[in-house]
Amino acid sequence: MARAKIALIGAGMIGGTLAHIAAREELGDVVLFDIFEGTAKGKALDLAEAAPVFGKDCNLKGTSDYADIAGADVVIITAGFPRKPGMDRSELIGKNLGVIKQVAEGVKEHAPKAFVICITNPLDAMVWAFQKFSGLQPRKVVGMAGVLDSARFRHFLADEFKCSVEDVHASVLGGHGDTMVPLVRYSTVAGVPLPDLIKMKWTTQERIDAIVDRTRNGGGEIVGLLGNGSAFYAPAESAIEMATAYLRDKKRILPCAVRLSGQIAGVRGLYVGAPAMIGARGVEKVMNIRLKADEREMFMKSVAAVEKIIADCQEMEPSLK
Ligand code: A3D
Repeated sequence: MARAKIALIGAGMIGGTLAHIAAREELGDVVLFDIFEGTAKGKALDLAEAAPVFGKDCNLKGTSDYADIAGADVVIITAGFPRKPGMDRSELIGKNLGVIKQVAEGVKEHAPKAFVICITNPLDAMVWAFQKFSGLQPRKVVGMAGVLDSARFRHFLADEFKCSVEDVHASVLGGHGDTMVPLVRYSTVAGVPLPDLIKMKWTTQERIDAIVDRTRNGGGEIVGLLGNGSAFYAPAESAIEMATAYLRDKKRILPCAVRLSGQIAGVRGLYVGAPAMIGARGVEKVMNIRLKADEREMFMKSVAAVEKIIADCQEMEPSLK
């Protein structure tokens, strides 16, 4: 059987890391696309020269010609600009909406059957705009944010309980931003929900509240530390987990930005983070979890934040109305 083809649009920090992981995992052949052809070609060649050392077979190509992504099975989009310290993700719309429009045209023409994972920020609005611009089926277009946000939550919880990250499961809903909703009662250590761990005196409500807050601001914490750019290792690992679920038809249930059609709090037509089953058909199911009143209130606040960014996009680009 032919190898899968993975097109990475954007060969910056996340794009380069994605290429590295995809090659090491032998997920498929990799095409790195960037407006800066030299960056794409240089990273592809550097990785191709590393492959004999790590002993994996994978063709790597750098390009700035969309024709080279023809027939890609998976497309992962990181093209655009990251945040600078002190910046909110929504401030990136001006630069990144035009980039997403170009990418959508390229993908629609050359890889319309691909499973597309968008990472470019502001995430929920950019993946929504990509789907609108490209007209690809919504079940084949998702955004990566929830896997990353819940990985941050898991890391902080494992650190709190001094236990293995493998035993911590965490759930995050809503838009990718400071209004995201880490779901405490659905987050567990070895199957035991956090509220029970508080009762067992393994931790306190105050400490969990602080962890939730740190999770919400996890992206900004890294932006502040790096001083120039945003997180890239954890975002790349997270997108690879989603791509693997699709390519290997794993039916993983992962928190992804998906286009809702009423499954959660009756929200329709918007891309927002929700637990979704990813398999060979793309998004195969969205879990229709019932929210308690306070969770619903937080979720709707997050939805309103996404709607506001979408309204700004529509103002800038009337074809999105
Ligand atoms: P960076 O290292 O700057 O890479 C972006 C790449 O996109 C650069 O190489 C650019 O040359 C390229 N590019 C710019 N315009 C175009 C275009 N029109 N066509 C093709 N390529 C283009 O950024 P990064 O890799 O660190 O981050 C990429 C994006 O991911 C940013 O928007 C970040 O804000 C976002 N991001 C999202 C998350 C989420 O969890 C959703 C996390 C971290 C970063």
